[in-house]
Amino acid sequence: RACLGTNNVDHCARLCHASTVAGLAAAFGSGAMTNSIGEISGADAIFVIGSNTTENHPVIALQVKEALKRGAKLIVADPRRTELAQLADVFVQHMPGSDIALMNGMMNVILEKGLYDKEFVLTRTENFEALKKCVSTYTPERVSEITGGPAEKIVEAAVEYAKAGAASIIYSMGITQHACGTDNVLTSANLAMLTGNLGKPHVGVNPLRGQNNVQGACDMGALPNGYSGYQTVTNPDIRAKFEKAWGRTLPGNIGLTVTESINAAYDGKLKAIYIMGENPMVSDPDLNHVKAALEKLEFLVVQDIFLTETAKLAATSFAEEDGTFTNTERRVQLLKPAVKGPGEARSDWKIICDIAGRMGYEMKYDSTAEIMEEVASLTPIYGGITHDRLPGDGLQWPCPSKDHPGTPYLHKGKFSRGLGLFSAIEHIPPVEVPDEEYPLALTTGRMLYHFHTGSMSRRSKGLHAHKPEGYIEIHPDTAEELGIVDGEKVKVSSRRGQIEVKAMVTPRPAPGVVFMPFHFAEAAANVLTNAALDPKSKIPEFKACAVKVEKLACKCSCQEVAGASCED
Ligand SMILES: Nc1nc2c(c(=O)[nH]1)N[C@H]1C(S)=C(S)[C@@H](COP(=O)(O)OP(=O)(O)OC[C@H]3O[C@@H](n4cnc5c(=O)[nH]c(N)nc54)[C@H](O)[C@@H]3O)O[C@H]1N2
Ligand SMILES: Nc1nc2c(c(=O)[nH]1)N[C@H]1C(S)=C(S)[C@@H](COP(=O)(O)OP(=O)(O)OC[C@H]3O[C@@H](n4cnc5c(=O)[nH]c(N)nc54)[C@H](O)[C@@H]3O)O[C@H]1N2
Ligand SMILES: [Mo]
Repeated sequence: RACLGTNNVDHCARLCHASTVAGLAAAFGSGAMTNSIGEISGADAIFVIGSNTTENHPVIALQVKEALKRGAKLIVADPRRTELAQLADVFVQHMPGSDIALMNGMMNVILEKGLYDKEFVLTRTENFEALKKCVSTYTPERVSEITGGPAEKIVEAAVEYAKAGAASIIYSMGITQHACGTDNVLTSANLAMLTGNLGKPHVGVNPLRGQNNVQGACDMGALPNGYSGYQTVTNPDIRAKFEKAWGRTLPGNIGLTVTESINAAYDGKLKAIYIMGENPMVSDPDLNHVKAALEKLEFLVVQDIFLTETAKLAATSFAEEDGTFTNTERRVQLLKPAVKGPGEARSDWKIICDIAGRMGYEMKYDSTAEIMEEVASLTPIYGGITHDRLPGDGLQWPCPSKDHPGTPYLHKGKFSRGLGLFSAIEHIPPVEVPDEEYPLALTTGRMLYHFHTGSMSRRSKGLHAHKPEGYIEIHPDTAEELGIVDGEKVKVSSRRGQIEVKAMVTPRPAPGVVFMPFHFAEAAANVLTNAALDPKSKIPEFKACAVKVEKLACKCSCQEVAGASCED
């Protein structure tokens, strides 16, 4: 159910992938994974940056392992020593939020050593001189100072990536969930273009999307600036096309993103929110602020399959799925309900149609196949997709016509925007960096055994029994400085709130860096995180803020820290 059910309209789009949509569209003209999952195993080098692939995309991680068996080189950049980091030929452990500097450093080395693809740069790209000038100051020594990664590792990473015949970049939330997320994405696009790793098999810039259907949600226009297929609301011709099809005048202004809506609710400018299939009371940054915002609403509807932390602030209804999901490699796949919904549970699409009807706009569809016909008629990249073509392997967009076989990899011979655009991007530190008061860098994410806010996975007895509670990963040196031992409960605080959670003393993070999974509502990482937004994509900075970790005060009246001398 967990993998079939989640609907997640704008949320994952906004909280994970808006930087990708904005960044890759600016560089290439199309904001999606450039190549296909099945091509990864054929790469000669794979650069994994900000993706804990074995825990979060285990099936795709098998492709990486397959490539390694064939002798491919693996380069990993992550603030934590993940499983792939342990398998890597080169592992760069850098500080959260220092990815631009790291990749600029790699490009500096590639240019210095003449390892770039001159032909590709000349014929397929523009703005190369600006890039060259920008990265010229990012010497390995300077980059080492900014990132904390050793200079020789940065050189090795650059050389291994550049000299491979076909090199693939895989990234995920470690790249996108920053106030500089879009710039991180643009920088990874620079790196791939500089080395000619686009427009052919086994290469590319490959953002691993989070939810089963987040690609589909973005494709269907569940973003505040576009209709389906990334057709913008501000373009009058496109608007006229949709107005004709839907028989209504449509607004030409860009709406609010999820994160902006919460702020607007807090300011009293937004009166009602309809939340479908997401649990922002655990998953949004700065939860104390989110709660205050939702409580100010006059009307809140939550459409979920469970009574979640968010739904407790409103009413619930239930749903069942049927239609299509579009996965991370742009593959549109047919979906049939795996189980019959309980009691009076109904499909999300039927609920939406009924609500539209009661609000005065009749939406009469007999089936999801009929909805797909409308999508195809209005959306060029889905133009040739109908349900009857989908059984089996589905189709990868762009698929513009009924006889088109779909597109396994993008940008062959020409980028969607014409020439690939290099951008000169300078290193931007996280909005909040460690200081005397909050000396540790907190980064957050996930683990294999739980899914997001746990509303589904924590209801599974087996998973819950195996991983019943949250934790904070702390390096042994940092733990020793703080007098903290493995398994002890500690207090973690930031400028926004505090929580109590178990310490896991482990060499996974670097000294000075701590990590928390965000799955556990009772020790919610998002009480601590910073709601600072990327100005370009509006993604919040989930991956970097400053915290302090302290021993808990003793529960009795002795005033000592817990475990110090008190016998109680
Ligand atoms: N088991 C499980 N699988 C899931 C999910 C789940 O909840 N549970 N969620 C799904 C969803 S929606 C998503 S979006 C994906 C997310 O998949 P991932 O992006 O792989 O997941 P995260 O754990 O958020 O972060 C990935 C890595 O980024 C690293 N990182 C942190 N800060 C930085 C940084 O500043 N720079 C770099 N380079 N790396 C950094 C972290 O140490 C971590 O190893 O997973 C999907 N798969
Ligand atoms: N600190 C920190 N916070 C993060 C992240 C991070 O890395 N660090 N990652 C962010 C990311 S990438 C994501 S994607 C978000 C995820 O955040 P959310 O999307 O809020 O988390 P989920 O727990 O997946 O919530 C999905 C909800 O949908 C319900 N549901 C399941 N199936 C259906 C259905 O068929 N219909 C309906 N109506 N409801 C259904 C589930 O019961 C669940 O309550 O979290 C973000 N928050
Ligand atoms: Mo996500």
